Amino acid sequence: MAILKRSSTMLSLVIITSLLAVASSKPCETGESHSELLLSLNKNLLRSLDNQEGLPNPSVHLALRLSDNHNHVKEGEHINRLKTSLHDDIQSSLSNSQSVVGLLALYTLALKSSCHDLNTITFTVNDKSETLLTHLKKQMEREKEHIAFSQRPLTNYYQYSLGVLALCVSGVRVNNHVTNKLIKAVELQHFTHGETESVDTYAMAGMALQCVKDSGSHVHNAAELETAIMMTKQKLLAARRPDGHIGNEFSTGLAVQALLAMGSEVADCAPSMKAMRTAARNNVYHNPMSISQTLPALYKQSYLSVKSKECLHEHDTLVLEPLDPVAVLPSQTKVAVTVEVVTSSGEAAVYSVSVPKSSSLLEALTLLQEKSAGFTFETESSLWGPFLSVINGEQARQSDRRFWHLSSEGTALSQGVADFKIGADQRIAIRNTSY
Ligand code: B12
Repeated sequence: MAILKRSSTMLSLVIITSLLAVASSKPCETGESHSELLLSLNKNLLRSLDNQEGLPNPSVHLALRLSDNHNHVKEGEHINRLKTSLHDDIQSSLSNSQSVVGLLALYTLALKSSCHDLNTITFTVNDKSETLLTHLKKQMEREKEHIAFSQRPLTNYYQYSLGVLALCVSGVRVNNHVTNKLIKAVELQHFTHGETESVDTYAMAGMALQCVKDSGSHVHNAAELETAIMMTKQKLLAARRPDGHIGNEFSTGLAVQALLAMGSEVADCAPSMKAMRTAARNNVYHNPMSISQTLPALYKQSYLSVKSKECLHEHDTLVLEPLDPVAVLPSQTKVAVTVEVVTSSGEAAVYSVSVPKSSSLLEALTLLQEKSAGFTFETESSLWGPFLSVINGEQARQSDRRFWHLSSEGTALSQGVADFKIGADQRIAIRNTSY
């Protein structure tokens, strides 16, 4: 009896030890599945397809395809919208010789994540029809030339990295000179976002460089490539805050994706996984774009997974229950907002408005404009929502490397005008800043 008991204890020990070994052999394994939370984020992302104004979002498609649960009908409808509306939009940008490398790359990743034959997708410029991948390669050449000429891409290094990644996961050999420019930029620490380091860009560059390394095509400069990947990894780990987020709440998803792609150990990203789950429970990720960059990481996937995606044996189980309509009435409590606008010449003007508590900054600016207080503004649409582009007729143009920087009490806002909510009396500064 005693022998039997001891052997069954031994057996349990062996089983527990083996289970622990399996868990710890997978990078970033967190032990528990947290499937309820992930399912609800997955549903919110799917629901965003119905609420989308403007262009269909390729980043949202990519994240849906990297998730564990699927709705094949809705995903199928969405890929068709990408192939029509987004395709037409990119076509017109290409016809106008605009740089759209980031959008082209996201479109490529979205198609590839649905196992679409990329060779069937073409664009016609100057009466010449060429494939999507040929156009992406050409756009990357232009970006590379621009870096050679002025030390910066035409767009930014985030989009440049997306371009390398999209070509690489599609099995296209990335030109060594193109990769070298990215390696150099990591070495020279050229990745900035306004006045701070861009964790998002390090993450995207890390995934791109890891893909190139795995493809085995970059043999001439293998040591430099390895060093750049190591540096990127160190940058991401060094940017980890005490609460586990890497950079901020909105860069952590991409950073964890990159660490996963670069084969990190459990200890490297378990605290960040936890931080993202806490943020998700606190409804920090309500912008579909932020869910789209975070959810793959929570599913322990990265954009690199697209390379080996086969689209077989998927669970067609993601069903949306109808939502009870919730009427959100404006709060009775009012808060006072002071908006300070500082133009490129340094001239400052201050405006005040009182708005219902929890209004967005966009709603506050709209009220201010309606009050005819001499304040006007314009926005441009983007995948993240409205980007503030013009104030009182003055444009802060990306082509001039300027933007309207948002801050409150000396701290840069981590969200844009539509997402930032005003919970208490507040002073917002909007400065025309160069970058
Ligand atoms: C590059 C970049 C910038 C550049 C863009 C210009 C350029 N050519 O380089 C500059 C420096 C201008 C910028 C500004 C801001 N940015 Co920014 N930006 C990025 C970055 C690194 C890449 C964007 C990109 O090229 N995407 C690829 C292309 C294909 O997508 P796209 O939608 O067409 O890209 C355009 C828009 O994204 C737009 N854009 C850039 N940032 C933001 C921010 C918001 C809120 C909106 C609506 C649009 C927008 O510019 C892009 C290029 O044209 C992302 C990182 C990320 N994870 O996405 C952060 C990111 C989008 N930015 C962010 C923020 C917070 C800002 C600012 C609000 C910062 C501030 N305090 O002022 C401002 C925007 C203010 C405004 N006027 O409305 C956050 C948004 C988080 C959120 N939940 O909303 C991100 C995710 C970075 C982060 N982790 O904090 N940004």
